[in-house]
Amino acid sequence: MQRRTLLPTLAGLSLALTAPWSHAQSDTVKIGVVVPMTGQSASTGRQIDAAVKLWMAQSGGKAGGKKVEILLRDDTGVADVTRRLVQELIVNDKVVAVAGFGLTPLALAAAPLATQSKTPMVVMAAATSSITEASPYIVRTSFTLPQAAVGMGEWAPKNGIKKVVSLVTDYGPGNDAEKYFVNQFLLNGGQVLEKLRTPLRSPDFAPVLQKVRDAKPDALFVFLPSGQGAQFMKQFGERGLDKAGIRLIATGDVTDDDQLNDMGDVALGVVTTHHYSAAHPSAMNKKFVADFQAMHKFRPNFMGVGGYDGLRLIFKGLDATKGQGGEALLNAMKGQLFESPRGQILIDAQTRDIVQDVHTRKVERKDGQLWNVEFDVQKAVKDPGKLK
Ligand code: VNL
Repeated sequence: MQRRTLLPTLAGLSLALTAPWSHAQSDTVKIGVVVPMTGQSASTGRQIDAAVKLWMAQSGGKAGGKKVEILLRDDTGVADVTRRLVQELIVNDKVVAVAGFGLTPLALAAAPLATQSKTPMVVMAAATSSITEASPYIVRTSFTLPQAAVGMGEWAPKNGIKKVVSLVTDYGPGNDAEKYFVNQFLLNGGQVLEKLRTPLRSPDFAPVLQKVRDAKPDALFVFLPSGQGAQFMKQFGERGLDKAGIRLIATGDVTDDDQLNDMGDVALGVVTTHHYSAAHPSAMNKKFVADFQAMHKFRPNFMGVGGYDGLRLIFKGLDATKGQGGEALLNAMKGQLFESPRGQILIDAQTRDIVQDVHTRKVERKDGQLWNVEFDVQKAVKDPGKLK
């Protein structure tokens, strides 16, 4: 508490002391990247950090004629820590932008600081629809759960799935996934037997999986945040739900490329809808995956791509403003359109949210590895959460 209230005062003081005689414009700009590098969501931080390092190497680390310095900070997945780190980055380090944000509560904790200080904030991971409305300084390069889940509400009833149970993590993105999947599924004549929830922290899937078995749906629809998929899949198999003929359908967060290869046969045939697969067959993605794996020895997932595109977006913005931050940088990022490893993406200038293709994919084994193989696409999907 005390530290938080002291910071702005100290920073104001140091600004007042240094400003008069620091004439020379700095030839370096700093970008703060705040992600969970430890704790339950560490894989998200590891992915984003790896992607940032790849982009820095490929771009030569220069934007708008200036050298870019990345300040990576580990918020451990705790909102109070995110808030403190973002404040320090803005006030003490004078970053031109803050980026990262591995979970919705962490992004929401930082949003007021972006607004107060007029610092652009690039959300590379968190995916609750409403996040972009928490500050006019937020732009997003990840995705939204309504964007990912609606397609499954279309696909499932047309592919022999009439009765489902849904299971989501009990917080923002889970609410969004459940609502948008269920509404679309009902609209297409499906029946929802039960809506189940698991907690964000240390979930135990055994009791809910037993409920699913008893309800005997055609399929179980699931959203879990990145990092929980492997454990869930293991228990799904151990409890014999696949053997009982219950199909698994999900957003691509569950068959996350970070863990997919270790999930084993139980994952085969799982159909998901999502905006990124490491198996996306474009030339750009093939190069991205090869370069990423060469540098880091693991496969990029959708968090890695959100980080890669997010940093690229900031670089393109800085190129346009010649290194200036604030409102100018924010405006330069709005409306950007470019090819990403996932396909074409647009930062909608009105909503500051991402518009992108959403693919329907099936887990298949190819050359001894598991992949989310894309077989259908909805083009240029805007966040349905904002089409009110
Ligand atoms: C969120 C959404 C986090 C989807 C995720 O993984 C995810 C979030 C950490 O908004 O908290 O896959």
